[in-house]
Amino acid sequence: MPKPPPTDSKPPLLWDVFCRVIDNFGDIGVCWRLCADLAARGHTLRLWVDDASALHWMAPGALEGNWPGVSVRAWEQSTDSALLATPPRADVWVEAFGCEIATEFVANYDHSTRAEGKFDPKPPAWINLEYLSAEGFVERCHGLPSPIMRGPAMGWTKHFYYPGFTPRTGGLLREPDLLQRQQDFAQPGQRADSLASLGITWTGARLVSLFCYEPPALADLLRQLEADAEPTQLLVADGRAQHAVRAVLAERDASGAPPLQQLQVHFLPRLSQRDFDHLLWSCDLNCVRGEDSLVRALWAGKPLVWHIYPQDDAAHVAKLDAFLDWLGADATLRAFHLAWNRTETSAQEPGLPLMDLKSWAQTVQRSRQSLLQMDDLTTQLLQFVLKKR
Ligand code: TRH
Repeated sequence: MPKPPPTDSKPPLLWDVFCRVIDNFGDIGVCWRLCADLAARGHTLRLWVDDASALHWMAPGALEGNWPGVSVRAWEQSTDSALLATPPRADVWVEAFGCEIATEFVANYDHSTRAEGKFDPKPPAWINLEYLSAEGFVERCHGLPSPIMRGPAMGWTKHFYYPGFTPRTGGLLREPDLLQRQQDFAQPGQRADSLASLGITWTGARLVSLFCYEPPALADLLRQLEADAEPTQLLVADGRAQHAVRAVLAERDASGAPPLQQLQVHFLPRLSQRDFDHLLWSCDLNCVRGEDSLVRALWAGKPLVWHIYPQDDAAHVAKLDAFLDWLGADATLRAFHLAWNRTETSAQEPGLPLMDLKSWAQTVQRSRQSLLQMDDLTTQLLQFVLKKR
């Protein structure tokens, strides 16, 4: 049995969440999801972000202020002392993925408390929200304090908060209504209707979603799907995945290969986070990337393949390994991941092994069950923050 959704008898808090978008959509995706989840639990959020453009499609209405409890603010406003004089001070600051809160913003907290005659203000709970990983250091570092030694917040303490897959970590984002939404989606006709709303007529074929960077093994995957006796409809996410697939198909055409028969390719528009969930729940295999879509694919409980975000120092290799260990990936799933995540193809390296979706489904479902025994990230973060204040 999954843990019941939390009942929040705690006082609602005011949160400042800070996000700088490096590239892609993971940073803003996670920050938005956290804000929306906290707001749905009665809290008030200010999301300070340097590039909010992805919210247009990820969370329609967010930028227009139509999302109760969350207001999206431009990052520059967090450095503007005149503007900062007005808003009330928050109870919690969340600094996502090592982005640093502007000194002006920090200094303003101190000034405004002095102006109010409070010379010993209770500082906000200051959380440094880290990237998701299954590596061993996560359990060791989760919750560690980081005293601030200089600047306007000298003497205060930030705390590292590590999301993770095991009980000694900060958990994963999982909205309280997620399981109910999934159950509702499992009703007859929902899958076909949801696909139809994207302009896709589902033929009853196997459905595969594709959200990836540019894996060199992509041509191999398309070949494998085309060669299979079972027909496939491949649903390709907008952006880099689509460019990569178009390039492979163009090369195939140029080589004079016959038209695809078993494989039908559909190019998707950008979906809201909610519709992206529906896509993952609809498919028989989800190829995801980054971290947030990986978590959503775990909740979807379908076979999944992860294209990890590649790092220059190859730090992603150990990270992928740790994830596969935690997942309990069998030999085919592991070999598939290694081939899918290779950064170059070479004649010496083995190509993609054949997929074994039945066995991969069992693996993902087992892991999903173990995750459902843990409190979700937002519930844990709330408990953590209340202890630190
Ligand atoms: O976009 P990403 O590759 O983000 C990455 C990673 O987070 C990586 O760790 C980080 O360092 C790098 O960015 C800078 O993958 P991710 O994390 O899955 O984020 C995608 C978000 O976009 C996720 O919230 C789901 C959402 N999404 C939609 O809402 N609709 C869509 O149509 C698609 C394709 C994605």
